[in-house]
Amino acid sequence: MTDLQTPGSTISRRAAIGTLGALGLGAVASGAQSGTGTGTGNRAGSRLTPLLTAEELGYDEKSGRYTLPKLPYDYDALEPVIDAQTMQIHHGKHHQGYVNGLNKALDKLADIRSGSGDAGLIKHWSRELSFHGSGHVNHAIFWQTMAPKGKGGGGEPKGLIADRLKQDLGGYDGFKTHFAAAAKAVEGSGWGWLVYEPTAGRLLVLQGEKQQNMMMTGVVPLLGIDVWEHAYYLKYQNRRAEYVDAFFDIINWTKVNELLQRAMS
Ligand code: MN3
Repeated sequence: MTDLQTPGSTISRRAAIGTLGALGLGAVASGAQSGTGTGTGNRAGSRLTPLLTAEELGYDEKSGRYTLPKLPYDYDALEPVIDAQTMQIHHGKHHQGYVNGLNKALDKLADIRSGSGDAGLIKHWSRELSFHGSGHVNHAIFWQTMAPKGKGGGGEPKGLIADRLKQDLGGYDGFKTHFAAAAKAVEGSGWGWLVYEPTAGRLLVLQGEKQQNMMMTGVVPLLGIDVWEHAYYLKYQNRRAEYVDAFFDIINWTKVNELLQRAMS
């Protein structure tokens, strides 16, 4: 691992990942966790620092398939902000569905390449890959960047992320105002995102629609809040704003800081 906090390293290796970065799939394409020294095969010398490690993304290098990553805490750990039943359904059913959809789309596109699939469905399976692939990566980030309130979750960010929030978004308060407004105003199902734009070396707040729309190509997602109704409706019903305001109590800033360091390395 290179020095993660080298000043001026805004034009990073990650910038070269280009469009794949928006999906986080560049990290996947580059292989498993960088710096482990366990790389095998002909990709070993070409690894970039991934956004998420293979374990965090449930990527099985042997089979080339994705699996549902385990949560880093129990289903009830985020209460009272997010209730256990919501977590269970969200992780076990919804996220599992994205994993299944991603693997299926990859299989179907491979069939088309080999001549056994229906090439007329290329648009359909490409859409499926984008939607489910993004859904999978988004949720993997989501689980990792939350923590139980008062036990790693909430409070003000520290370190590099705090410096960058101050520099680019008016500090924690400025970020909070912008991020909450963006998340509350997402039209339909989507996400509020804090991302890193590697060429300018700057943090941005974006709104996402569905799993993949309205992202900016090449940015690295650092923190997202899922504002699909499945993420909050059991507890908050139509009161999305209440859920968004409560979310700040469970942000795992240590993890967000780690993702920013990876993005800048
Ligand atoms: Mn969701």
